Amino acid sequence: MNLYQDIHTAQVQGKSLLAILIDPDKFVTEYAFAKAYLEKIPSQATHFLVGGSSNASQHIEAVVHILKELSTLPVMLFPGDYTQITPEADGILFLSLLSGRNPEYLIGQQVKGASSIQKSNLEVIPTGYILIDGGKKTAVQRVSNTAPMPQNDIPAIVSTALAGQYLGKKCIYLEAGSGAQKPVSLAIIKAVREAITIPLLVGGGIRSEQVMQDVYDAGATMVVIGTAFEEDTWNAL
Ligand code: 1GP
Repeated sequence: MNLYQDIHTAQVQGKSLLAILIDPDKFVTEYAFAKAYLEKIPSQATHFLVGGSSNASQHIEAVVHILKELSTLPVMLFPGDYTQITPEADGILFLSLLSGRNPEYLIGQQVKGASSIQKSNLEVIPTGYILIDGGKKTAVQRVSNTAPMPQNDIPAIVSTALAGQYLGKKCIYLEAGSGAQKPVSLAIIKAVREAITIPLLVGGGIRSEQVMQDVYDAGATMVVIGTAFEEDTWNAL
């Protein structure tokens, strides 16, 4: 398995990837629950992301374990902090919160997690993480104590994404926040897509097939969806 290679190939070939975000705090590691959860996920899903902004979860390892047992999709960690790193997964989005100026989420957590990553077989995918205003205060904003970037400041968002690429990040993730009222705008996605050459991930507030397709058409290689499946509101609007 080469996770990054697959993401990059999807970008080059214009294929669309769909990552289902599992928040361990909202996932019960019982066979019946997990099986029912997996049954409602669209067949075009290609990856699982596992992680959350709250560090209260003690059972990430069990979540990854049951996903691996019930599905063949690759599992990537999407850690809210370094305690969420577990060697059971296939890879990790090694995030740096580039939209904020809190050193703890730019480099502090990464230093704390580095040695446990070294001891694992996790594939590390360096990812520039950009929090964009999704219309309500989200967990990322609260936990990281950083402000999201306003949606209308497209030049600043583009510059941040470009800086991430020049720093050597292998992906850029545009994040409106879990449960966002409004997803990242198509204009932002298009502008970032035109500026960078690395794969673009987009998530936060995407709740329907139509919006997902628009986000792909604007230039996302991978769309990340969590809340709509947690709350059974996919395509409900
Ligand atoms: C959050 O981008 C992800 O980190 C997914 O957001 O839960 O709103 O789908 P939703």
